[in-house]
Amino acid sequence: MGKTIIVSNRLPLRVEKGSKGKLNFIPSEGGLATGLGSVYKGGGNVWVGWPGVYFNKEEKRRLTEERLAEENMKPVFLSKQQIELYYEGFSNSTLWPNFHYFNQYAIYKRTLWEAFVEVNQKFCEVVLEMAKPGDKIWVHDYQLFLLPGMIRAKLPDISIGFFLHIPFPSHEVFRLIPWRKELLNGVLGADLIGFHTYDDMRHFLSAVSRLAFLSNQNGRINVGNRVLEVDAFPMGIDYNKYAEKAASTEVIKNEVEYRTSLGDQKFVLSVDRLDYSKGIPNRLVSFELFLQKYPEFRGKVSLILLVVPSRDQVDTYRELKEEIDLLVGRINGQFSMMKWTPIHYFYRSLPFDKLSAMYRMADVALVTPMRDGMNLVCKEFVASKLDKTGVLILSEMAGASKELSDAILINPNNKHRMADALKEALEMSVEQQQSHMETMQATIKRYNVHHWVDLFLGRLDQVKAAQKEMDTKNADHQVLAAIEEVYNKANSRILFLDYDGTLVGFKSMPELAAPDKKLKTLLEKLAAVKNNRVVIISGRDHETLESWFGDLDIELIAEHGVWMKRKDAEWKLLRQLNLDWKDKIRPILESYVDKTPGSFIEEKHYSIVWHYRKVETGFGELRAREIMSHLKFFAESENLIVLEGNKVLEIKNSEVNKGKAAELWLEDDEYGFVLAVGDDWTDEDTFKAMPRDSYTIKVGPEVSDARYRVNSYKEVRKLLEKLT
Ligand code: ADQ
Repeated sequence: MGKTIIVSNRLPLRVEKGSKGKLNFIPSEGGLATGLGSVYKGGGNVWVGWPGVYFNKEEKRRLTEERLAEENMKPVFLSKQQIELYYEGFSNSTLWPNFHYFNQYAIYKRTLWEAFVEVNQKFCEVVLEMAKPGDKIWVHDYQLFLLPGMIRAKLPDISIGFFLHIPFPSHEVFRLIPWRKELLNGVLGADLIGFHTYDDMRHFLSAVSRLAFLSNQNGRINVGNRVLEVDAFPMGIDYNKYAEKAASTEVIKNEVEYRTSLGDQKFVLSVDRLDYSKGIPNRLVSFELFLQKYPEFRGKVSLILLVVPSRDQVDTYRELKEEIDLLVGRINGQFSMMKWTPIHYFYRSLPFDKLSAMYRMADVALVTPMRDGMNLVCKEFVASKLDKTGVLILSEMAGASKELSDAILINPNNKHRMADALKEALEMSVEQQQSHMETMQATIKRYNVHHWVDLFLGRLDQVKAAQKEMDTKNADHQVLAAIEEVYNKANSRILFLDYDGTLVGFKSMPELAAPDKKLKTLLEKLAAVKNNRVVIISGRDHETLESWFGDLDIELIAEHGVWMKRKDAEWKLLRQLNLDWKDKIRPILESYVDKTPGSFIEEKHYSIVWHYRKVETGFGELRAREIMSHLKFFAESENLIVLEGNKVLEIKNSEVNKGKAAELWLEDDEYGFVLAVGDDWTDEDTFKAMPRDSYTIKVGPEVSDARYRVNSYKEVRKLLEKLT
């Protein structure tokens, strides 16, 4: 078992420079640090990241050798300029606003991008100092989007996971970034890519398909000959830590203290980092509206507004801070009374026992981000409510809303609704509060952060194991040598070769895929070898195959086995098939062509094909599914099957398939060497029909019954070249 390397922008600690050059360490209490504690603190594992302060040479040495090594941490030292351009710049002024749908704040600047590449490279170098084949690397968040690809380039077989903590936007928004392709290619270096929600995952997959032109099957993407997986892993909190803290005597003491000084009233709590994505101004305006609309609550309810200073070097953040200051001033100025202040505003970070007391005390948590990857504050609030009273008002735009449907869900742009939700929450009966809270607690308890870590790392192992299994099938030099040996010894041989995707690449129109000169020469030579039978076994119609290969001394099976042509013989029909069904299917498919620009019908003698290679990505797949379900019962009753190929649907008689046709050839002789090569699932029938010791080769990475696999038609040609 190798070690695990966690990589994130920041190390899970804060370093403070004391007097006389003393360096003090304050471990991070953050959710990620707690969740991954059990991982990086163990054995030879390690956490790589920026320590958060700038150091001189001597400090760097001491820090690395003396302190951090003990804590299983490895620093990546960054200069002030790097932090400005890579962190405050590209990460927080390009990616963050774009990914949170705040495009008006996004800056697209080449210098920032270059620094981003440079720092990701620097992280890569530090990781490579330690990483060995067999290790597991888990990269966190948008600041290190390029890192998986950079590591992969140096260590092709290593296991890499990537988790995005913020939302992934619709591809319409993501594509605004000038370096969108480089970003995607970077992250696609991972074996497992995790998001908080299914929607983020969906957006990512659509960006990958439209911008990197890679399709997926249930979140599985083939990059070269590597299969990676994409999935949703909603992150949780350390539930017990929050529940236990809320029960501690110091927290109860804090609460009593707050209540005594604030007097007998109800509390609405708001807790976030200073960030425009958190929707703090909207929240304040809604609270103001609430006091205007429902004056009966004045003097009885206060808002406690906790804002943690964050990124205040950046202009937009400074402006946001000013806006909040003004709003709080305006509302307090307007509504304050001698013994009551509407908003208690704290612009600072609170220690855990004070924050916990706030969660305990609050009657309502008002969590209303404009956009949030997950949002842990709402989960922390729920875990802290030991008597199960309290109400959560939660934005639909937070990832957490997908799990916490028992909260009062609001749209943060609807300020009137937020004001009304506050009234509803403050008037909710205790029984109702408890019933909702109980459901939410059960969810958060079960899907806690430890569960999240186990789930992600476990899945990464599975993905890697699946890749290994596929690797064993790769037709490497040894396999190819064995094929050659058996081939040379055999005195009678047969080779079944599919055409499209197997001997040539795919073209936008089926008629453009005519064989090139090289291929024809290759087939000719192959057929000329003594005791060889070369059979092209294709779904194409027999006229096309005849026009392409009629002049060669090879044999042809067309339309999946309806038509066949043996050596020195004429084309022969398998047998007369009933074709009445075609008149019923044609108008149905025509109606789909009418509503799907770019699609078209190809009619063969014994089948009808609907092509959608040129249809808008995603739309074609949607229509294909519609046609499948439309034809489901009809196909059954007419004894037809609907075959899904590469961007095509083919409807044909179910009694015909490539395997049955190939069997007729196998009956002719006892062959000492049998080879079958194909790329799509109509070729699976051929593979299944082959005798046990034949060589069956699948072109492409999908699951197959074939014994071996190669990556592309080019490799097939190379193999055939050898056999001539
Ligand atoms: P953040 O944007 O930081 O995280 P969030 O998930 O809510 O947002 O976490 C904030 C953390 O800061 C909480 O643990 C909270 O307790 C703490 N905090 C907030 N105010 C505080 C205060 N005044 N004093 C002390 N502590 C305070 C990013 C994404 C989120 C995603 C997380 C985790 O933006 O969407 O949920 O990562 O993946």
